Amino acid sequence: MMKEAIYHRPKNSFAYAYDERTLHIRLRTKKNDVEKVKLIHGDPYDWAKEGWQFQYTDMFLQASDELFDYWLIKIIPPYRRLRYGFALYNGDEKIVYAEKGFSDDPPLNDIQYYFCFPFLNEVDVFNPPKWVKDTVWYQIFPERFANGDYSINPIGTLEWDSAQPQQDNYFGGDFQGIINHLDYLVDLGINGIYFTPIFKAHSNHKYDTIDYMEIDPQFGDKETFKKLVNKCHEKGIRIMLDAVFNHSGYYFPPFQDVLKNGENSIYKDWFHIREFPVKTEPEPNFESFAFTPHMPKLNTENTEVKAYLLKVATYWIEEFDIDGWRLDVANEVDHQFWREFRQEVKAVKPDAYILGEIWHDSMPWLQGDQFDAVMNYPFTLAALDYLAKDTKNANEFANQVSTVLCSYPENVTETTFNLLGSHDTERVLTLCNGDKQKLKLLFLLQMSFTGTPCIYYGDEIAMTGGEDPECRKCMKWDENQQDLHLKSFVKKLIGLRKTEPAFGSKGSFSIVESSAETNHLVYSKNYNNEVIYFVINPSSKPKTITINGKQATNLWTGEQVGADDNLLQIDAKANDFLIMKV
Ligand code: ARE
Repeated sequence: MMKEAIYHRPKNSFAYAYDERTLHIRLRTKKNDVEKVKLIHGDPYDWAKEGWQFQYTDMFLQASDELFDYWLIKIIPPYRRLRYGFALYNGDEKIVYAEKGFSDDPPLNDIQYYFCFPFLNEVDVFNPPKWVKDTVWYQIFPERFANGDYSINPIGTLEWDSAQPQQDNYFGGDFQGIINHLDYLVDLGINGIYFTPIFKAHSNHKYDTIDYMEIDPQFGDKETFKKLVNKCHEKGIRIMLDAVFNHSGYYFPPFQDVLKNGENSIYKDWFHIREFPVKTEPEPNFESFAFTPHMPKLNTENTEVKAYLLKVATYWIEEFDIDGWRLDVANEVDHQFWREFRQEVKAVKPDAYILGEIWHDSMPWLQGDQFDAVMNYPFTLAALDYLAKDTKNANEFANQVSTVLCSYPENVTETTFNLLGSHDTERVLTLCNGDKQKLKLLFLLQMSFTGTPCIYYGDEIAMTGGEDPECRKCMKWDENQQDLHLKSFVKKLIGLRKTEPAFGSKGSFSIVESSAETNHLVYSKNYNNEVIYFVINPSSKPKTITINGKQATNLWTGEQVGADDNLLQIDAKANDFLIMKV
């Protein structure tokens, strides 16, 4: 066995409290290098007792990626604490591995040899809001969803959907337009809306905030927003807003004051000014988002800035009862700010959802003291590579999602935010080169994957669009421009997610098989004693799959299949899928 590949550390995705009694412990080994792993474990204080014996409990192979196998055990220590190590077996070979390294046999009286999970304190359990697991989100870019009140159109507003979207044109989307179309969302099965920024700002995307405490007048006023939130809540729809706390807009009054008064400004420490006078040309001489001078980075370590932003965070919850915050450019704001942000937000709404926009490994923000989840772009990019762009085969996809899933604690992945696209990316149908069968397979994967799915407005009716700003076209409300067949397909998937617990976030995900040659993928979702097998066959050839079971129901067609020998043969057509409940 390859010792160099054997890894564990009693932290993060390798050792964590799943709930107030259960520990999950993972071990990583070289792929196909180890046949069996047992956890050697016991109570840290029993250890010294005369005649004390270790316990050995089998771990199971949870997943494999390109290089590694990931072993997992879910264990309930009698006294919420554990000393442990690993016994690894391959043929006649056996080695023991723990904190002090490798040995032939577990030392009986050297407690320091073993890893330690000191005590499972309930307050340390990662505990995202329970309702998120049952939420299907819909992302709305308010300027482009629906124009319901022409009286508040910004100057130069164009006729709806009459031109290509630009960085600086307007079509008059507003809150009243959204209110007018809530039943469209209810009919689709949506029960969560993520709004991109709605506060007073300079641009049409509103990520360059002028006033965090005011609604942008082109969307309406606070009264209309309150009406929107109340109607959504009446219809069982939760609301998540976009917090742009990494930076303000150029016209944010404190920044304007710094431009005017330089070093004498009382706000000079609200930003990261490198030298005075402040300049924006040829490049800003202050920190900003990317290199954009109109987005000066806020100094979130400054107590006044922190107080101001934390007031913003609680104000929109206390006054309008919003249900969550999506945190823009979350990875560039300091961790201490987010820890205090979480304290303040959870104090006013304990089950508020705190979602960070981070496109890369996010474990530092998911320790339970900052975010409840992140936008799962690693899933997005892997799914698009496999089923939209054909740049990754089924095996490579299976490896990628296994790496992602095993990089986090299970109670983190259960509420991760799974998207196929957003206002920052090309639309998924465009990435599929207009192939709607590819899009359907992607929607199936998204809706059945571990986590909470989010539909970017218009993807459900086959809207297309390239990179920002092209991906922000006006929503198509003319049914002749909507693919109603695709919409009913998505609606049916959402329905299954609501009626079949294993289909949604309660089901535990496992890769069953994947093939580079035939490019098919089989995964299962288990919940209690129910198993649903998903077969995705993007290839041009049909594929026969064998699954264990005496009988199964095709949840899509209602067909029943049976087998006396407990081996069900099921046929997946070319470019098609199966959803088989055993
Ligand atoms: C737009 C154009 C730019 C153009 C700029 C000129 O997209 O190409 O240069 O205008 O003004 C907002 C607007 C954008 C605007 C941007 C800058 O919505 O339309 O850009 O402001 O003015 C990274 C960050 C991530 C960020 C994306 C855009 O990590 O946080 O870049 N996303 C958020 C919001 C955006 C918003 C901003 C931030 C700024 O969701 O909508 O943009 O508030 C890789 C990297 C990621 C990178 C990603 C996308 O995957 O790993 O880190 O995200 O690519 O570039």
